[in-house]
Amino acid sequence: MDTHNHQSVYTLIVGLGKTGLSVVAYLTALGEAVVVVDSRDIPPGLNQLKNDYPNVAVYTGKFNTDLFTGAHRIIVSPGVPMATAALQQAKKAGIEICGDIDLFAHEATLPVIGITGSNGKTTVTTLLTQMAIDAGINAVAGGNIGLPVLDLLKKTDDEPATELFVLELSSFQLETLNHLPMQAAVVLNISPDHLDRYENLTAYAYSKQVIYDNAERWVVNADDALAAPEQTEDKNCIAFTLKEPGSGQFGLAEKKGSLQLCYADRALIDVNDIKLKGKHNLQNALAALALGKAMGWPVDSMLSSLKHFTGLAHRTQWVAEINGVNWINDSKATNVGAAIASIKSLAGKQVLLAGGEAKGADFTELAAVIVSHCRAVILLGKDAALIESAIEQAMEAKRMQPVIIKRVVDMHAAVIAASALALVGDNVLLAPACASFDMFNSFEHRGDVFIQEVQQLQAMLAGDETVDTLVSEKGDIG
Ligand code: UMA
Ligand code: ADP
Repeated sequence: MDTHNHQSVYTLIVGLGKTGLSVVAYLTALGEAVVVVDSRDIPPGLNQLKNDYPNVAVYTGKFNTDLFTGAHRIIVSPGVPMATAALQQAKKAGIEICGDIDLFAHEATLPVIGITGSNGKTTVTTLLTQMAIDAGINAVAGGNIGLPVLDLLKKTDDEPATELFVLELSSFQLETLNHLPMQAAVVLNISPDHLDRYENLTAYAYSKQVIYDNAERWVVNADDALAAPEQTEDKNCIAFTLKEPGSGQFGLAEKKGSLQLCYADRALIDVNDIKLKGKHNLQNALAALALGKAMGWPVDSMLSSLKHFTGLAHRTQWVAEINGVNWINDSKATNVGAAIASIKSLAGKQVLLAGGEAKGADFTELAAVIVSHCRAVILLGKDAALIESAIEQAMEAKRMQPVIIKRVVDMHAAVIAASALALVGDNVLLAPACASFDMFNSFEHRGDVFIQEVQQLQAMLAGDETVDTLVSEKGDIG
């Protein structure tokens, strides 16, 4: 590989996904020399880079450390671990390393709200952005939600001027962040995730808590010791809780015979008037209200936004009812905490579809919930065996009625198997507790394939075909 063709002073962009491309666009527009590296032979953004930036040098395949130590600074994509040997060499050599959020921080002069946590980030980011818009503030959402932050800075003259950035930030993005002043910030909750990248849960939780470092107002989960910062005295804090709220807190309380979202002892809205379902979504609603309150937005306007918010695709998304069984897509339940919240949020028994890339997860807690809530579990993907053995151990320990476990090869077989096992009144729930990358391009792709299979099943059953016919025609159940 010839590494001597590019200019001697260059910024190295590590990773050629959405983030890498947004950094190339941003820095080349400023006239900076950039070099791009990606350890995959054919990374997702390669064609676009070659078409749009034919003069930018790009090196794919195994990282060449010389390119890292020869850079004047390095912008690293969130998916690339800081523990990567070439990055560590560069760090040792004293080269500045940061992420796209830092570049954004240098440029953005408008107010920023930061949202992190293990689960609920996208829901809260979307709901809060809607609350801002409904309150007359031109807010835009970006970050881990799927739109790189630097792309938020692009505006044509005929678009209305942005007034507020609402950023969903992952632990990976916060890890490389040096300084981003925020008007308000929240760590929604902490439950195990990405333990293939962090030494332990505390290290993971700490990587998220740095969001508070430069925030004027802290929105704090009073129920979650790992999410809440240790020192909150002298801080401008608003807390939320799923319990009865204290003074200055948002929470839940029985009032007038029904459960209400409250601010201190004031009832705000009946939970039955909210379209988002499940306790986890009440937590998200309370967190959004607390953030809006921290920003000084009118409460009535926020409650109206909340009332009209129907939730997002791939998150406990109802797909169909077939012969008395509800089919639900929660493909975004990519970790144990999310899958547990999802299973618990549904009434009745579940037939659970789970499995994929485990990211170092421990499935003991999930298995205990499965044993008490699920009729059957259909497992697919790379780490199916880990979930299966955790369920077997939980069944032995609890001596409960056995949960039926089936291993399948693909989503088609999973849907057929679930259809054969679900009884009237059950839910078939896709909540994989794992990432999707072993079998699908993304969690959206996995959810879309599930929906297609369910719709196909529905059409075939309506056409009077039996599940047995489907199985023999289209593949095994495994
Ligand atoms: N790469 C390497 N070497 C590595 C690892 C990755 O070269 O060791 C390359 C890959 O080959 C690929 C590129 O890096 O070409 C991808 O970079 P990336 O993984 O950072 O992905 P992006 O497309 O830039 O998307 C990232 C976030 N992805 C991750 O954090 C994994 C997106 O969050 C985010 O929406 C986007 O930036 C815009 O900010 C996704 C995500 O899965 C949704 N986030 C995790 C989560 O929510 O749990 C944290
Ligand atoms: P994130 O962006 O953090 O992944 P999402 O809002 O996309 O969060 O929700 C992803 C999944 O996480 C949901 O489908 C649901 O299963 C679960 N979930 C959402 N909010 C919460 C919460 N507050 N606590 C626990 N699980 C949650």
